[in-house]
This record gives sequence, C-alpha cells and structure tokens, in this order.
Amino acid sequence: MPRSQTHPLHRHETLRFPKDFLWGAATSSHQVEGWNEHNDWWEWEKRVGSIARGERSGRSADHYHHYEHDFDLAKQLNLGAYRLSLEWSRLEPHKNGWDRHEVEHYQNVLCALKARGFKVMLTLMHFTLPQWVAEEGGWENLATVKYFERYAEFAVKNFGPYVDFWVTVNEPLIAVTLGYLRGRWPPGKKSLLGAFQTFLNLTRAHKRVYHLIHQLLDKEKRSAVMKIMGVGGKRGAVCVVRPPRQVQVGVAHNIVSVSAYRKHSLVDSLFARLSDFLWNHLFISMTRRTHDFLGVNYYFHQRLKREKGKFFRSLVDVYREETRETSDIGWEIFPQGISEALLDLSAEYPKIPIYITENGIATVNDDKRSRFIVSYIKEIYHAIQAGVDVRGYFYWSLIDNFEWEKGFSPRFGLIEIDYKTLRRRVRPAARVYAAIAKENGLPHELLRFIGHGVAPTEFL
Ligand code: IFM
Repeated sequence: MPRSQTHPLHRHETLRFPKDFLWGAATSSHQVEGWNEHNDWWEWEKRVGSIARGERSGRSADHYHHYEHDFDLAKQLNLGAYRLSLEWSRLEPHKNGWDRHEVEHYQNVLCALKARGFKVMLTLMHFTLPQWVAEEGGWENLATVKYFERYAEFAVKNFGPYVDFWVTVNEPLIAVTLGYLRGRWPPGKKSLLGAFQTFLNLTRAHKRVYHLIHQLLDKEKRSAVMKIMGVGGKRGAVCVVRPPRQVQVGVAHNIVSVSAYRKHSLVDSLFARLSDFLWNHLFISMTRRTHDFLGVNYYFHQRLKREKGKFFRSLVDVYREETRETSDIGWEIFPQGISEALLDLSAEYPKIPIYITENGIATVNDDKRSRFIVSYIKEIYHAIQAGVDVRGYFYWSLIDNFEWEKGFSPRFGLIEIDYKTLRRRVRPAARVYAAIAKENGLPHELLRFIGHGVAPTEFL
C-alpha cells in the first residue's frame, strides 16, 4: 500500500502508536555500573591497545550508586519501561561463591524500578563473563552452558517476580564475531572453530534457559519461587511486586538491514542474501520455538560487495554511500532500514511480537540525535501500519556509557554524564523522546522538522 494512503502526514495529527506500547531506555551492567572487577572485560581492558586512548571502564557512570537518581530522570522523561542487565560476575565472583550483598543490591535496583512503575526487561548476559568462567574457556567450553543455567536459576529465584521480560543473551553474533573472528573483544581470538563452538553453545544456553525460566515461573510453579523470595513478606513490602501474568523470554538480537552495493550485480545480491541469513536468521532459526518475543537491536545498514579472495570480509564489510550522514563513530544513519528489517522479520516470524530492545546514536550533536529519534520512530510507525507487531522501543542508552573498545567518547545517552563530577544533565533530545512517550506517538510538529534539516529541539 502506498505510504500516502496509510499515513496522512498532511492531516496535522499525531502518528499514534498502539495502546500499551512501551517507551523505554536501556543500559548494561558493565557499561554503566563501575568497578566490575571480576569479569573478563576488566582483565581485557588492562591490555595495551585493547581500548581507545587506553581508557578503562573504572567507575564508569557509577550507576551502581546513582541508580535511583537515574531512574527518577527516566521517569521524568515519561518512560514506562527499562532494560538493564545483571552482572553475573558480581553475583558469582568465584565459582559457586554467591555474593548475598550483591543479590540484595540488585533486589534494591529492581525494586526501585518497580516502585516507579517501570516494566522491567532483564538481560542475563550482556557480553561480560565472570573471569573464572573465562579462565575455564568461556563460551567455547560446553560447561559454560551449565554454569549459565545455574546462574539463570539463581537469578530467577532471587529476582523472578520483579521481571516482566527476560533476555537470555545480548547480541550473540556480535560476541562471536568480535571475540572469536576479529579478535577485538575478549577472548581476542581469530578462530573459526572457536567461533563455531561459541555460536553453538550460545544457542544451547538460550534454549535451555528459555525452558528453565518457564519451568520455574509459569503460573503453576511460581508460588514456590515466590515463597523462596519472601515476596509479600518483609522484602516484598518494600515495593509491591505483582509478578507478570505471563512470563516472556527472548534474546536481544543484532539485526542488520542488508542490501547489495551494486544493485544489478547478481554476486553482490547473493552475498547480501547470505549475509542477511547469517546475521539475522541463523540464530533465531536454530533456536526456533524458544522466543516469546523477538528483541531487535537495530543500528546497522550494510551494503555488501563481493571482493575477490575475501569471502568472509565480503560478508561483513560495509560500503557507505559517501553522501549519507553518519554518527560520530561512522555508523550510517539510514532510518528506512529499520522498517525494512521489521517487515522482513515479521514476514518470517509472523506470530512473534517484536520489541526494539536497542536503537540509538552516538553523537555530541543533539539536534542530530533528535532527528535520529524522530525519523527512526517514524519508520517503526510505518512498519506497524503495515502490520508488524511491534510492542515497544528502548532507546540505547539512558545515560552515556563505556562503549567497549571505543571507550567513553561515543555519547549515546539521553542523559549526559560528566565523568569528572558524575553530574547528570538531561539532553534536549531526551525531551523530544519524552514528548513522544507522553503522546504515545509522533506529534505532527516534530515531524515537520525532520527532512528540513532543522532540529526539533528548536521547537520544544
Ligand atoms: O553499547 C552497545 C551495547 O552494549 C550493545 N548494542 C550496541 C550498543 C552500541 O554499540
């Protein structure tokens, strides 16, 4: 259907999203908490040349101590959902050595979210592993799947009732590619075999933990878990927790919109299809029937071109159209890619609801961030109008954070962190996003500005 029929932009209306659509933001433990001394990244950061400018995560945004303030700010921005990750290495810093103090910390964090009325999406593994797991071979080792299951069970028993959505693993293919093919992330390998084993073990881990969470939390079982936690008793009284009616488990999958660099080249098209299959579909099809929702982390649009003698590089290297705007870290801004990716996913998995578990931009230019937010959300609106069942959007990230090997300079946050003073400052683009969340849609006034190169922030 032509867009003009479905989206009457000329009618000066808000482009409304479905009722109950979730507007949220996301973070991950290692990137914001500070002092995650017991994980593999902490060790990795000590190596010369591993992180830009020799930076280390250190105290980061010290979210560990500022979480209440950060959640207050998220609330002021009208957000209704929050995605965060547990740091496994805090909970189990040594093999079988669970840390009760950290359990209490995360209970307080989750309680603080619930007390402010947020829907909670909790990720179990957002790239980092406890150092002891890494020393035993990390994801290449089949035993890690068992350790991960044990940790997941511990998490469900201690945090179950606070959680609305469980994400088992964040971006499994990024972990495989950067850690085992490119050697840029821990464990710093370039090994096809290692990549393959890691990929298989991540699929196993997801599947097992999916079933485990359902076994422990599906209605008929969960009273036992609630009892263990004492919800409704002393601890439960601190924040009233009403466990979700239905437990929902999925992954946060890095989805790439892929096209051929040379439109009429059959070889480029074949490469694009293969790359699309590997990036977007392989993991989901190997873990079929273990996704209550599809979590989509969307950042990349790739144009692929085959280069002679470089089979693998041809599958992953990106060719940009020089004229396109990019973020501060060179990622192309290509809003229509997100609607294309959503349409494609929904055609393949029509019955599974989708949450955008991450989408955001690294920039110090907040006009650009505002236009980014409006234009990507507008594309999501188009996808919904075309029938895609998208139920939520989590901007990455609530606050500035440690961007892995790129260190602290990429600024993704709705809220700026001054790393010297730890002061928080709400960026203008956050106000744009807050207006969208408040309206549950895109007010026409905001739409007028994108496309004219004028910042919506001027309007607000
Ligand atoms: O910061 C990361 C996050 O950890 C995973 N998804 C992509 C983000 C931006 O690179």
